[in-house]
Amino acid sequence: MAIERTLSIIKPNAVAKDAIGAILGRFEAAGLRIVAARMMHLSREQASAFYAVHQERPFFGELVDFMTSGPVMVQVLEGEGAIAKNREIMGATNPAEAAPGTIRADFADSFTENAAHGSDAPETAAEEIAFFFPEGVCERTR
Ligand code: RTP
Ligand code: MG
Repeated sequence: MAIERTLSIIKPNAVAKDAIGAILGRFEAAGLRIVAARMMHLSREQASAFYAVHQERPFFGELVDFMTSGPVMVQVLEGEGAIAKNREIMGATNPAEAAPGTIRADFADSFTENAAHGSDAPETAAEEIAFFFPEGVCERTR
């Protein structure tokens, strides 16, 4: 399995419940290393651009409202099979279907307020990493 990078966001509801440390700890414990990180409050323009793929969906307005409701923690995770591994640790999009012990099972409040985002494929990971970290990420040699 190749070393990959993926874009992860701890969403506003999880930041609000002070779960940043717990969630980052799960990534590190699973062998996903943090190579970039940034805490920020997304503008409506940024949230709409980030989720542009969903702009025709009925939940888009609610999603943008939520993603701009408070600060988020954005990070790049690096490791073997990082894209799939991150989504496995997050659990299903619908928290009612998320496996026990996953981030969404433990920290989601609803379908929309589901605690975390993770890139879904190598192409989207590269786009999303460039969206938040145009300056690049750190080389982890130790
Ligand atoms: P994400 O992009 O945030 O990692 O989530 P995902 O791939 O698991 O799910 P996606 O289909 O990309 O949906 C993006 C986010 O939109 C919200 N959503 N709400 N109420 C609804 O029916 C609904 N469907 C999606 C969730 O916050 C979801 O993570
Ligand atoms: Mg998605």
